[in-house]
Amino acid sequence: MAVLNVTPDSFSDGGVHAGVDAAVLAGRAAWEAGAMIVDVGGESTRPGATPVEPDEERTRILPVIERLGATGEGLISVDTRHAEVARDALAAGAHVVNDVTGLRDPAMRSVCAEAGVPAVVMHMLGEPATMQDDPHYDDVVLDVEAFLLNQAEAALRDGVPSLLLDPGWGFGKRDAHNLALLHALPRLTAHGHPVLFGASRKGSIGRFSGEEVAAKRDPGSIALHLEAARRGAAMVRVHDVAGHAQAFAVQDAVEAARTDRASGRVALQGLRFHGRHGVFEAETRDGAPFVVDVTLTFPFPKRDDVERTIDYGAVQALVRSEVEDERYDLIETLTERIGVRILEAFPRVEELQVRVHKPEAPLPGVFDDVTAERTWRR
Ligand code: HH2
Repeated sequence: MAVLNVTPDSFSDGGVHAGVDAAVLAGRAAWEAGAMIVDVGGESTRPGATPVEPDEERTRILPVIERLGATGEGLISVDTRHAEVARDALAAGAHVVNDVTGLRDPAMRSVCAEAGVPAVVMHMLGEPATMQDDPHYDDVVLDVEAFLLNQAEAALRDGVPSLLLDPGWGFGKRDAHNLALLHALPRLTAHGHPVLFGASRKGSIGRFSGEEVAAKRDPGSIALHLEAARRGAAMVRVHDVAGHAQAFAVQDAVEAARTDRASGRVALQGLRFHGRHGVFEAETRDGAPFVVDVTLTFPFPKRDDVERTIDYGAVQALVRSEVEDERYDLIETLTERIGVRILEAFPRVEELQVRVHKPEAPLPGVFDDVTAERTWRR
């Protein structure tokens, strides 16, 4: 989600897109650079911001939304807390409502429900003018989660078709609160609604890094957003679309490679055969039961296709031929031979464990089992 503020006073891009032409160009460039949604806002909600009247907000954003919508090049969300502004923005071509007040106003829920559009439910403690004065929570994660779920329930009940939840980085939160919510994203994502996360260029990045100029905080924003995505955020709200697109492409490549190598284990346990291994003549003559356990570690196939994996039937056949067709004095040798043959036959095996049981070994006295075991890694 690309930030497109058509405001004179936004904390990082205020005044940058003055004029409809400049804003439309910036929105189209954001789609081109990889944004799925361009989020058009006409009121700054930075800490201490002065509220903007709905009429003024409309004057700022509607021409931009109309022109962007007419291109048909991508999705548009409207970043507003005023139901009447949201309604007009949707009529002008917006597809999603992004409400930093979390759809607290029932009229906002009705507007989204009537238009049949998804909405972003964001958490904010208090009002922008004073929210950073002294924010307090009993438990920030539980409090924010409860608010978001409560609002989501109200919105769904009122007919809003679908929602994104946003913990609201920097909206009435200290740095420790923001970070606790970042760490808690796996919990917030578990409720079935995609989570949006927006830390782009915000003040805490300045405090973490010492960078005082908001427009120079894109590297820190990318770092936080990669962490958010790793914890399950479905979407991030950013100023620097191209930079984020590059970072996410690299993260995708890294993840894809990890999946390639992600190995699993298949175990064959208690394979029973009749063998003639042992140093005594009676053992060779009469034979005895041998039980074999094999554990194979290898990269699991990406497709449901036996040709692309290790066929455990073939492993069993190989073990059977070593136990029944060969004869060794020692179960250590038998164990070793089974392992070597599996490694030769199945190059995909990364790690192998073979255990041979000889439960009727010729021992006096009472015992459960005699085993030999070996592990190979390559
Ligand atoms: N942050 C801002 C505005 N809208 N919406 C959502 N869902 N999540 C956010 O984190 C969020 C938001 C504040 O950032 P910005 O738009 O860059 O600045 P300003 O409010 O000064 O225009």
